[in-house]
Amino acid sequence: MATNIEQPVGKTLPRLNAREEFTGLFLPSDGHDDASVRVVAEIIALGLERNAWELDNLGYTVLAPHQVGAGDLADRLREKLLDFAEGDLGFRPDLENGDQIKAEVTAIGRGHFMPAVMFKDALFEHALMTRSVLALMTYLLGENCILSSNSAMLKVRAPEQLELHTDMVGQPAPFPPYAQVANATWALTDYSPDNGAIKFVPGSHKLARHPSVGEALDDSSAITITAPAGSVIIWNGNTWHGAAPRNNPGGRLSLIFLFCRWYLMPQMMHRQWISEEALARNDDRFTVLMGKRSPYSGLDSDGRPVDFTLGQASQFA
Ligand SMILES: O=C(O)CCC(=O)C(=O)O
Repeated sequence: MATNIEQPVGKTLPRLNAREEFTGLFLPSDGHDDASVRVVAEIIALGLERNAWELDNLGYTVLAPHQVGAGDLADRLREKLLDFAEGDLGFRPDLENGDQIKAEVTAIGRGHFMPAVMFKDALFEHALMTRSVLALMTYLLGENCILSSNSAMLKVRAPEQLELHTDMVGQPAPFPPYAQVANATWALTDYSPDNGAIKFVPGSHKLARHPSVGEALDDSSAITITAPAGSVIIWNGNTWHGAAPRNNPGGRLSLIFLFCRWYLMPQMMHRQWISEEALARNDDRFTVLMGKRSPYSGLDSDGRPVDFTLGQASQFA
């Protein structure tokens, strides 16, 4: 039954009994839904329990090429990106020995950065839709997550290391205990400390904050990744990471997919840029990843009804 309460300004407003007047949508979530069952079942079906455990406990994991299960896709991605680099630079970079690439400064080290490569060739859609990678990304960001950006980086020899940071750009601490953004980077050349590999501070995602300036420069507790070409490195955006300087000649080539939860603004407006042909040749999950099925996509929506539970959803929804 509604009662009245005194307001400071002297007016009275009806006070609603939430449990009587609302359906329960805005009551605290118990964090259980069908999505959590589906997401965990997919991890088990693919034998990725150890990787999921690492994401929970370390904040990152590396899918070995046999776990990625994409055949020769990494080789084809590497050649395609070399084609693009050749178009940009006027020569084909030598990834083994070459030192001819100008070391431009980029946000993630020095080298040649290639944004939005997915719009230039359908091959990158295959990489995006790789089942094992999506299974872990879904574990981190839920079934309705979207692609935030797609790009490639050819990192070259340079003395600087990339200082530790999170990928929670613009988001103040404390971060939620679950991931808001996450990264899946395809290593298309071998990763090792001298090749300028990425490094992580294990467990740092649990701190739920950015590193301070001093912490960003102190990598004494960071682990540098060693992984063969064809691996995919996946991390929770809360995890502190940076990269070793590349000491070797040649280049470290990577394909970078950044994802975010559906309610965040992606770094690239895939939903406006993706072609009808790309949507038609891929399945429904691709449409969701492009941001065409969020309740906020408005005029950019593909017109299909959006099925979202507004409350009570788990972090896997
Ligand atoms: O690829 C790397 O070495 C670092 C990438 C990175 O820091 C990022 O994508 O946020």
